[in-house]
Amino acid sequence: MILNTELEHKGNIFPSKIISYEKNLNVLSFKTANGVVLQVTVRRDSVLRFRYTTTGIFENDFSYAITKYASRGYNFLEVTENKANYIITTTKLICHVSKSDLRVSLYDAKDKALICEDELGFHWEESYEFGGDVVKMSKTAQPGESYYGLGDKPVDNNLKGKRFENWVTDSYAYGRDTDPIYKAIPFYTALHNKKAYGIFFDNTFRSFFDFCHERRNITSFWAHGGEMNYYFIYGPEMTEVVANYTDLTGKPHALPPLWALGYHQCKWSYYPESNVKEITAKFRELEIPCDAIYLDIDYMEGFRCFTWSKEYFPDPKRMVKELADDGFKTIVIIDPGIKIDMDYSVFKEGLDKDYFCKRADGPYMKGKVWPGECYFPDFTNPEVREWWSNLFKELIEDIGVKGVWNDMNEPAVMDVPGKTFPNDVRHDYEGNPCSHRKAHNVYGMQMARATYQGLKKFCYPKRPFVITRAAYSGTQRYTSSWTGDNVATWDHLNIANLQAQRMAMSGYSFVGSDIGGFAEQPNGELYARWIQLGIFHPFCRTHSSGDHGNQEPWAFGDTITSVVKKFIELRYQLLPYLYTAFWRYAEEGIPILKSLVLYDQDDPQTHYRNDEFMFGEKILVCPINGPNQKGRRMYIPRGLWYNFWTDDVVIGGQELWVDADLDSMPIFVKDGSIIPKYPIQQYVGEKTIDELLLDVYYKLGKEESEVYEDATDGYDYIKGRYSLRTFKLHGKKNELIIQQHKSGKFFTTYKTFKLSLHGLPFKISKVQIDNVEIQFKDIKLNGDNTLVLTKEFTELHIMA
Ligand code: MIG
Repeated sequence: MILNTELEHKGNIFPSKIISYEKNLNVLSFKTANGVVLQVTVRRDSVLRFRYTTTGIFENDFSYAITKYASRGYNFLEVTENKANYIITTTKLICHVSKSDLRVSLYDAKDKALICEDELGFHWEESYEFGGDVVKMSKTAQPGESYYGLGDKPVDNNLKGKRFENWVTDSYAYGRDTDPIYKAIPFYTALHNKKAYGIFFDNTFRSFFDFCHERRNITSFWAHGGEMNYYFIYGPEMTEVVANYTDLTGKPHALPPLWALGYHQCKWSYYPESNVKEITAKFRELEIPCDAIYLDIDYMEGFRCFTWSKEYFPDPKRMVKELADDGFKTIVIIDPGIKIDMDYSVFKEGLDKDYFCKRADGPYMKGKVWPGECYFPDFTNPEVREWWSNLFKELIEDIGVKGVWNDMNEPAVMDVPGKTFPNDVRHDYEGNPCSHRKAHNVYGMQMARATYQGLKKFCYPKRPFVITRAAYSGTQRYTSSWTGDNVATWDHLNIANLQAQRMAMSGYSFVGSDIGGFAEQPNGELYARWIQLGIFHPFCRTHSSGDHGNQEPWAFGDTITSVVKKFIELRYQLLPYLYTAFWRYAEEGIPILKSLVLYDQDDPQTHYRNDEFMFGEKILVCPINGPNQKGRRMYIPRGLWYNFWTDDVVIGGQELWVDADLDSMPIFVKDGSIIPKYPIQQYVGEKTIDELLLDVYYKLGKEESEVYEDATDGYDYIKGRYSLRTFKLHGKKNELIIQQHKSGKFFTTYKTFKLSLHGLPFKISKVQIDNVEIQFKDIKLNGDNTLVLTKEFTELHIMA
């Protein structure tokens, strides 16, 4: 594609030599003899934006991806020139722009190492049929370079050698290597010579990325329209690149309510009401924790959004209340297709207000989905989003539904080529009218955004919870997401693992898969192993198409039920740990899951690893991903790690066999960690937390851990009503010191910590709290393992 031209007319066109240069604060413009302008915007010392026009005129500068909250500002900026180049220097980067052909090279400002350079650089083909250009960029791959990211691609972590397309697509029963699928996140991170940088190609047209596939040493990206418009983000740490990309495209606007991090149960479909009640009752009877129950499309009247089937759910408000009394939040599905039906108020209103998408020549965009023939709101129009958000009033405020699940928002259309709208459909695009070619990839995002606005409004003062299937970069600001219609096979367990890791390194941490597989049915073993993986995904939900049998924790016999219960219980114990990781993500853009390469990029062993990942900052996880396994080999990253089940210490930097029968899985804790735990609850808030358990893993040396808590819902935390505890652990031969620093105005309900000491290498003979020696009975010292002490301590000394 980069080499061959797509269009028959003029072939590839290239910028010629620079004839003028202009600097306007942090915006630098370079104009060529043939009318191309490159605009370089210095957003931060490590973030440069490159934008090209082939006509000398830029489009209106609008992006759905970039958040207005993105950090801006740099410490240093200087532009100089030599014979061949203009040279832009910040504290982090040096950027050369070639005077003869506009090609760009980027260097590390500190050690002058080459990070990234244009090969052909920017070039284009004129698009005769649609106007504008097919815009293209090619870069030289650096020796040993690896590539990561790109959203939900169901492939191995390292993207090298592959080509991808970004075009949001409903992909029932997709498989390994299916491309494209539901999401378009045109952002990747590249790593070579221990340095990482990212490229975010903010172009919503159908776009492509080629990582040394077409030519061995070349990476390229291009789009079927719009501008060549990309952000270059320098690390050199991969986590910094991801955090900076997340800063640019947005962190979640609010923390999820804590219950949303609990376990969710779903199926297509639970109905009628008695069936829903049977399911929820069974959870409580078996004491398997669960916070949310889902209603799929059959709850509606003829699949009309915002209606309820009178037959199956005669009194939704009462039912939702009864479920809530039992700790279950009700979550309902909402699709974009609005049934053509003059007696249906949502349709009537949408029609009267002219809110539905139209074809180029005027007719409505008519498409068949579940309700039959439908029209579709143009969610790229802010007025339509406002209307849509208000449709949730009854569902949320009156009936008491706590979350909404947006499906089919690619948008999916049945029985048509391409499974979506035709290209000519018109969209408002925030007052920048365009065709579906440009709006397609953001349609689902804008629907999810409108839904989020509605929930935010009508849940207030509680926090909203929304899930979306389709997404473009930036959707993470509004909603969580799931990976769509996977299949109940072992390889899909691997794919779910890869997708969750990949989404996390694409700025989108709040994701999970349909546990057990959506299509077909898992056997008990596969289901149990998938639950083991799923409890380590930020969004944790079992879902299935339901037509191949049941997929509840108890559907596979007692042995499986007890394994599943054990792991869901573990999820609930780890809630404060997960919540802390979520807070870190929402605060700083640090991904909740980290592939090993993000964890330790300097160790080349991590560059091609797929299965192992970090859950939060301290816990290493690796799913068992095949049948009849009694364990597996896995790579343990460098450092010392405690086996979660046995407390055995292993030395990292090597591949090891780890035992893991069906009721276990490989989990390791980094030495020096302090892991907070809550008691097992059947749902969040069932119990008042009257003691925080801290699992302390001894380390010879220092390590920091933190625990974030707040009211678990509501917005008071934004006003400072949160509790952040930082623990500094310092282990010596004969002593373990823990310092605590507390910030925030929230008072946790518990008064004490129960410390559980792991791997302590000495017998305790003395304990001091804030310099005062403490009687063993006052801290309930039990052997050398556990002790109970006030949460108010500043410095704890445990001595031999
Ligand atoms: O065409 O609402 O991915 O989770 O259960 C299928 C029915 C439509 C696809 C979703 C799936 C959901 C199903 N939906």
